[in-house]
Amino acid sequence: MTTIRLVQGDITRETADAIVNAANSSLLGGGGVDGAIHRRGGPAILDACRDLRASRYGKGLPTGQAVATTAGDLDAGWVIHTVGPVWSASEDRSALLASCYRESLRVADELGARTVAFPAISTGVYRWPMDDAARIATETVRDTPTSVEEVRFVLFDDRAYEAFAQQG
Ligand code: AR6
Repeated sequence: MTTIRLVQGDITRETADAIVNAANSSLLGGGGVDGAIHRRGGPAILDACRDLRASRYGKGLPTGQAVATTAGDLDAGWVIHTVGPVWSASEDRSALLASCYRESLRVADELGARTVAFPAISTGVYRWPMDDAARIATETVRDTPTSVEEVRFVLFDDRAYEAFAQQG
């Protein structure tokens, strides 16, 4: 059984086996939670991302996939980078958002991670409506078989926290 916990705050302050990053396909950093993780985690994370670009992801990490690196100076064993879909009003991309959570848990299982902290993927720069993102995140974690014992959703503000709390 996987326990789901909700926390309000900054994911870079969390202690967990793995912290998930809402990255972009370049893997080379950006704003939002991605910027915060690279800032607090230090240059080792970017070095590892550059190595992944050179070895496995020359064209970038595809949307919906996930890959792990060192967590650098963060209080975690690994950062799992995943690329959320940009919200579209005309196209249903929810399978890709669900895939981010599923693939991150698959990578976490491969690593042997027991506690995994997730941000609300795609709800910032990528503009996914928070309530819908909270539903997809929660349902996907509940429906994914995994050895991860605790999934912690780390929500940056009241609005995000309330949206996830509504999922019961
Ligand atoms: N801790 C927890 N949540 C955070 C933090 C933090 N330190 N900072 C922001 N959030 P976003 P996306 C929340 O924009 O929408 C980047 O430039 C934020 O309030 O970080 O998937 C990447 O490089 C929001 O609810 O990620 C990509 O280009 C949620 O995290 C692009 O943004 C996700 O917001 C990815 O966009």
